[in-house]
Amino acid sequence: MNAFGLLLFFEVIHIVYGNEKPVFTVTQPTTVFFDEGTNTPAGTSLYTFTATDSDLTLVYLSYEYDPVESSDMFEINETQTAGEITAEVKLKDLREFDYEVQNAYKIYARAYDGVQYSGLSGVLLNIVINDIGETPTLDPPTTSQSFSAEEGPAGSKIGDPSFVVVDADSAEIHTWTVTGGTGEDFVNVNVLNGTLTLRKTYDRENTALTEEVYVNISIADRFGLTVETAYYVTFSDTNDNIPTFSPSYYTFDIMNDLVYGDGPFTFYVLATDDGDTPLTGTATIEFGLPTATDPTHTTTTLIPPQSTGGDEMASNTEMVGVMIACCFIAGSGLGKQYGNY
Ligand SMILES: *[C@@H]1O[C@H](CO)[C@@H](O)[C@H](O)[C@H]1NC(C)=O
Ligand SMILES: *[C@@H]1O[C@H](CO)[C@@H](O)[C@H](O)[C@H]1NC(C)=O
Ligand SMILES: *[C@@H]1O[C@H](CO)[C@@H](O)[C@H](O)[C@H]1NC(C)=O
Ligand SMILES: [Ca+2]
Ligand SMILES: [Ca+2]
Repeated sequence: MNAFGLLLFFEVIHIVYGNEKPVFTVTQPTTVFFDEGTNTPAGTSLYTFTATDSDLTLVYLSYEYDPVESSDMFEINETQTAGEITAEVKLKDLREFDYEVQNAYKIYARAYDGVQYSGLSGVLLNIVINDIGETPTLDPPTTSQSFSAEEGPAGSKIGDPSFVVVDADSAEIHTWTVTGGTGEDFVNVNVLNGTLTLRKTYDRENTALTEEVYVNISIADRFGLTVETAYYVTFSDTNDNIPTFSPSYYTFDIMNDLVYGDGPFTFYVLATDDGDTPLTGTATIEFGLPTATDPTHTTTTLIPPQSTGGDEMASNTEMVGVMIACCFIAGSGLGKQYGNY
């Protein structure tokens, strides 16, 4: 090393060792928490830190961001005086924290006094975003949905919701509950997906049960935020009862003054029918005198379908008259018949 080189060497040593490094006055890193959304409006001051230099030279700051593109989220307002720089980190205008998009940011910083850096760039500031619940909505917006169902046994499926639950929060689980309504004892709503089933047997022959019921539904997210809707269910009657005769067994007295050809005699048996697709029932009608070969003289007469023309609930207390004409055409010991209905 020549004299010039030696001089340069000592000059470098002098600059480096005669100069104090700038330092941050805060413990690194510092963690701050902010709520997402409008709870932390654009322009909010997030943190202010200071770097000093005991040589009272000007201090400059440089920053890096993680994620890199988040530099666009922040604005840093520096105030510089001899030996000190103060930096205020703010959320930029028109920017908003969204937990679901980015839930943490890191700002790395270094201070520089024109000669030396404060050290390797370390995390100066951790900004952690709190998740704030956002209220679920229904798509399409649905204040009520109507279902048509047949009466049926417990467990029968009534239908599925026609809408989907939309929620800005990630990893949401929604809980469906019935909060009231005329159908709350009879209909069950699947707690996880809103599918509607019968909780109890719904039988329209029970006149206490109305044709239409409703249940109010609340759909809650894990923050307890809810959206409300209602299900209306109209239960139709099904033709599930065969006509019944009362009584189901008929006997007729035979009068001994009848002669061949008397008749026809008509009498009525009574059947209840069920709905607008009539079913067929049978009654047993016994007439004539027992003989050795035909000890009962029982005839089973099929009663033809009887239409009551409509809803079982409207007519099931009404009896349907069935007329059966009988005519005695042969034999001895004929007698008059009297219906006992
Ligand atoms: C920057 O900080 C100074 C000092 O606190 C303040 O007067 C000024 O309004 C700030 N500027 C912005 C854009 O925030
Ligand atoms: C069902 O919801 C409607 C609309 O919100 C309300 O008017 C009604 O009182 C609720 N019924 C019950 C039983 O909660
Ligand atoms: C809801 O869950 C029940 C029980 O797992 C299932 O039977 C039903 O099909 C589901 N509904 C929908 C709409 O996925
Ligand atoms: Ca959220
Ligand atoms: Ca939510």
